[in-house]
Amino acid sequence: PSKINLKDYTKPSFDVDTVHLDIKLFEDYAQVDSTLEMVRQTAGDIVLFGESLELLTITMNGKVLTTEDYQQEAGKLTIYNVPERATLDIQVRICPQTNTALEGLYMAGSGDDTMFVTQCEPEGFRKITFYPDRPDVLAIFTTRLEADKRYPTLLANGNLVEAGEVADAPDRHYAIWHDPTNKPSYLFACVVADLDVLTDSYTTSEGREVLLELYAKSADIDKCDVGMQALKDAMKWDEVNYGRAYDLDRYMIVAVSQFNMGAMENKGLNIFNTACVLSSPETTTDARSFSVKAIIAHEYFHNWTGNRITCRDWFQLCLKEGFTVYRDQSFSADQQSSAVQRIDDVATLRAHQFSEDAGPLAHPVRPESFVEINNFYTTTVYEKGAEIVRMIANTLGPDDFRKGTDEYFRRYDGQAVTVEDFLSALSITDDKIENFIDWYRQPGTPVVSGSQTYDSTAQTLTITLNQQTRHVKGFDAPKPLPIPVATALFDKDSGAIVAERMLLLDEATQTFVFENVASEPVVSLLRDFSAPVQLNYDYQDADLAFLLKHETNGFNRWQVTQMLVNRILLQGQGVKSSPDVYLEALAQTLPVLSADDAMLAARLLDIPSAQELASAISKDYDPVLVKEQRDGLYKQVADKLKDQWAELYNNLPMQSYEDSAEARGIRALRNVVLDMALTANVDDAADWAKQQYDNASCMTERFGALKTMVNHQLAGADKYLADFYERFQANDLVIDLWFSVQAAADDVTPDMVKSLLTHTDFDWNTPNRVRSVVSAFSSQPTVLWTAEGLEMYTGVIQKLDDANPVLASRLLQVLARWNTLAEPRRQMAHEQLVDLQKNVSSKHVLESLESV
Ligand code: HT7
Ligand code: ZN
Repeated sequence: PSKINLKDYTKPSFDVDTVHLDIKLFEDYAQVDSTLEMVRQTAGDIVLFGESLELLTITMNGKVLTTEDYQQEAGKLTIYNVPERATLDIQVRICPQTNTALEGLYMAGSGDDTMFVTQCEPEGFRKITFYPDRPDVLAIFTTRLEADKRYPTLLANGNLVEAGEVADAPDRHYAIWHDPTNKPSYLFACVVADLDVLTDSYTTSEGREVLLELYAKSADIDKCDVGMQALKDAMKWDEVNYGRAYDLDRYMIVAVSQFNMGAMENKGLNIFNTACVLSSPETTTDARSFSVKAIIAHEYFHNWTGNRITCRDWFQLCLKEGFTVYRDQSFSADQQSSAVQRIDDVATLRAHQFSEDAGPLAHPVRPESFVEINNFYTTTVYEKGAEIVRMIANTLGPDDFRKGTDEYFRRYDGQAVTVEDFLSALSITDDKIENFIDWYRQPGTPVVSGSQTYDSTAQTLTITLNQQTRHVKGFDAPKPLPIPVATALFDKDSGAIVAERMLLLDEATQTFVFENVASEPVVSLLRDFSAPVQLNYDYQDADLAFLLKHETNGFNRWQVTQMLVNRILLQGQGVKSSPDVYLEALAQTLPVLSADDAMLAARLLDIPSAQELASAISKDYDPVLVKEQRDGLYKQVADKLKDQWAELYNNLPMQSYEDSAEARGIRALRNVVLDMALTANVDDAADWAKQQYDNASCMTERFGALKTMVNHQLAGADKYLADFYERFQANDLVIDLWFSVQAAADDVTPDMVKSLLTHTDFDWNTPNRVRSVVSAFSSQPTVLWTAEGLEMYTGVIQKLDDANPVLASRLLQVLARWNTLAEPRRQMAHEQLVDLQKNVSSKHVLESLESV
């Protein structure tokens, strides 16, 4: 498949002023008629993109075009000899009923329970009609939808201008929507369905009264309150923190059960995976419910960062995604403990993005070439992209960052722009910000190493830092990047901070001198994870134990525990530590912390999973060894605190459900303590689990207990699994949990997974269900990286390759680290991937296999 390169970008020859779409849905096909008013910008032909379309007619300025006037090849339709202005009328036929790729217009559901929805980002609009489907072509859309009346809900972007019966067709009706904002085609959306709606309103800071609507199936409408509240919170937050108010009279969200990703920010008509919008205490865990709020906020924030200011081309995807993730992380940090938010964000970054950067699929935050843009919705673009914005925000400080973002919105509103434009607006108070461009260009995670010397006579502390980034094949040799290193010096006697500074490491090696330091301090570096780097510093274990006690915020304390765990399990910086210091420090910290901040206590106990630890291993990775060592340390922690678990558990009694940060913290810690107690073979712990399940007030308690019972293979776990299934049979999202707890179980085998894949409730056409088994299974590396595990996993990819290549390729990313495995697994994985390569044809999957 051919590559598209950033350096080849050229402006479109024609702009589109207005688009009229008329979409008529019938039993087994849809007809799409479009009228495009096009205006020449530069010399050249009109280039329209189109895939899986049956072209019926095309006319230009009233004249029917023939193959003399245009050429159609490989997803493109080129029209020659076009005057300055052209009105194109195009009629196509499409088949949403057989569209299993879930891109473009597709039918979701089955039997009597179906609906039609769209997913156009990044290049789905070209599966609806021929169009200059690229983000730098902005137009005003008017959409007419016509369908059978058994689909009463007809929605599209913007405002409803008309609705009524279709003449001569008593079973059919229509609606016309007009979107007054200029938008690229990837933000187009429509929904044709039978849904209930939860309605609310919000008055913006500019005095606009906005109608808020959340559409879901009638059985799910009682699970929409959390999402609605989150939407109102996000609207307010964006006004307060960025001065951004909503700009239309209506904001709609639709819940869809078949969706490739989490949600989509279509202008005024967000479409959400049900898993990312529905929430109720009985059916949704706290963690999921929290992420529902974050995703609602993320999509809402796109209205300014993505929709009003969009990307010039898909290479600039991080422009909207990195900034929007940074914004949703900041929003979430304001909704709960900011330390816990940062812990979760950094844990995700380390587990997924660092390993992506270390493997064969490493790419810059702004890639320079791709075969299939769908493959670049990655944790590097999203999460590392957000870290770059965070570094810039911290470097500028809140006031100058706000000046910079105000300038960005002022300068580029209504335009399709680049990362350079973004940096140039943010530089209005400090032109050094433009140096951050290299973070967007260079792949690989920098490793920052350092050491210190103390001169007691001069009373100076000198810290020497250096940075190194691996040279990723196919890219220029890495350059030093600007790395902000937040640093504090702690007095060893009092534990107080004696100096605090943001060090900017922007050369390969640099020294930083602190004056007037009365005695040798303990240095805390990279506080709040001030840059997305790996840190190696010449700490003694005792320094880390000291910091665990004295660091002033929860994130930094957690970071210290992570360093200790790394030194125990992974020989961080070549040092192999004994677990004693870590265990002692935890034993001292935990009792106090669990009473003060239960959520943080839960995070401190959370030893990274084997999968997460493995992400730091770049060669000779032995999954069995890593798991043994990780489980060994987990057991040591459990045993060390064995006498405390009963008291801790009893001090966290189950109460009636409450959605407060404190109550969520208690539930999280209780689940961790329960698992620890079972690991330490505490008498009665099995009974606690059963009672917790039976008396649960919410899904966090019930599922926490079930998961623990399954993972510890408790007698009776099967009975509880069966009970869970019976109770929640009618709720797809809960049945997803039921599948996932089995597929991710500690004792899972490929045969068990195969039997889940043939269960009557398994459905290959529902990505949530596929992920609930396949992604859950991939969290067990000791089973995944076996001949049988891989055969099963690659079989799944092969099966999905044609039907849903976006999903297939995303699932395949997990296998990207095959080349870091120790032999003989490496060879075995390689053979399976070579076999897979011979049996797939989508460019999505083939591109992901390029390094094999
Ligand atoms: N901007 C959205 C990306 C998205 C997407 C991409 C590819 C295939 C399907 C998709 N659904 C949504 C989501 C977001 O980042 O907000
Ligand atoms: Zn996004």
